[in-house]
Amino acid sequence: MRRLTIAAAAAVAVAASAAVVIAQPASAETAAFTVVNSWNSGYEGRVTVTNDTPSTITTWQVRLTLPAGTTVASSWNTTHTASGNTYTFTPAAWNGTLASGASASFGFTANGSGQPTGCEINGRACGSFPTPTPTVSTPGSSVPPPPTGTTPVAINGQLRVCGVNLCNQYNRPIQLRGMSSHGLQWFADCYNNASLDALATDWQSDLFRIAMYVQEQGYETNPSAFTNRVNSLVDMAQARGMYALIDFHTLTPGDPNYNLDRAKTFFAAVSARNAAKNNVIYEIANEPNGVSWAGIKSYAEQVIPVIRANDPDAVIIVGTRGWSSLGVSDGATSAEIVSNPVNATNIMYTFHFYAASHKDNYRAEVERAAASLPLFVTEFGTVTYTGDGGVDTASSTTWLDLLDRLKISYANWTYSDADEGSGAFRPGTCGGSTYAGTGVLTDSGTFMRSRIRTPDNFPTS
Ligand code: IDC
Repeated sequence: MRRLTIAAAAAVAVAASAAVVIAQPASAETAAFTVVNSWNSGYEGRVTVTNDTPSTITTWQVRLTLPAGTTVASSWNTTHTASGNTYTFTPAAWNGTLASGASASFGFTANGSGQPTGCEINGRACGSFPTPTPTVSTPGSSVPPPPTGTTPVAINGQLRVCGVNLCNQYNRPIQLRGMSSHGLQWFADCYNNASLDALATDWQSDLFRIAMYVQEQGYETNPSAFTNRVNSLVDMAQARGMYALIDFHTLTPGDPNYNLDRAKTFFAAVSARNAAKNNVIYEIANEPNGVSWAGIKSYAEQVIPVIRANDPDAVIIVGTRGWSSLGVSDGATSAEIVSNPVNATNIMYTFHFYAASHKDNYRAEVERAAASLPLFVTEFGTVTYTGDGGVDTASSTTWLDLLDRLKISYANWTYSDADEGSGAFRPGTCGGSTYAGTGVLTDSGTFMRSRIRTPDNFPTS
């Protein structure tokens, strides 16, 4: 990570025509530019604007010039316009007004590796803007070629977190919609070629979550067998162009640190085995409960480096307090995460809900949190939090409309024939060979299949 500082209006400004030296303000606005994350074809930049004047300002404007071959692909907490290689960033609705001493940040993703060569804030040259490291730009090489396949993975490629979104290989925000398995230890016969074919082609699912319980007759009873099973399901998802979410399904006990050594062993193995794939996402703790955010953060900061050592560019998702409710089910809020985030890049935070149990106050928190945290709904149900009961169609629809609007990815509990309201298939389906169509589905399965089948329209440039 490189940090460059721009002291706007710190230098002497010269009027071009008469070489008159204009008196400088004693103080001014400043902007600091940081590369937060970078990859082969681009980087994520962040600019922090600080009001160093003695009075409140009500708006600001930052202008960055990028070298030829580098372009801004997307931005957040700001609106941008382009004129040639120069990009003008203006505030979003909420971050234009800055009291004296206050700061606001915005971010962008760039295609290409060239860092800004010029900067202005509020119309004044950023006098001390540093000379950037020269970059060699090969025309056309910084942007991936158009996809050659039509599956979600063929189109979107390696994912990364950009700002609060999940972005595809073109650095454009996307939403993945898919299904979660039930416990692999209980529903082994539900995950086979026919059922995954149906998920990929009939359901048009982008994503398959592999729920590997750790306790409850899961991983701890036979680590190598469960690790092999997860790996083979990753391969089956890959063969069908779906993303695979590897879920370390901790539930009871709720403190993930109880399973820290198991997590390190498991994630070392699956990340080494799957490092070269571009369809794997890691979910390191399903639903922490009865544990503080500090405890979860400490766990995450020990497990993430194990994955990164093998698979540096994969997206990793961190569970949150109160059964991954962002703390709400524990009487807390996402503010504890915002003020004390996990010290890692390219990560997201988990939110779970059960539509018949969790309603407006949870939705309000998700909307609030989504402005500053990258969120992924790795599990939700259309029913109550017990996993059973009838589908709450109204609440489920409101939830999914919200997630669609915010481009938050999701996986539904469960792609199984469990005899409970959340199971998508009628009991007994997994004993047969037919998974496609609606004839085998429950109310929840019918509802979810129609939401997931809605075309994705992933951006490809
Ligand atoms: C439930 C299953 C149920 C099983 C129970 C205990 O649906 O068949 O008996 O777990 O293992 C979660 C958990 C998820 C739960 C689900 C529904 O992540 O494991 O599955 N749920 O209760 N969080 C909230 C709800």
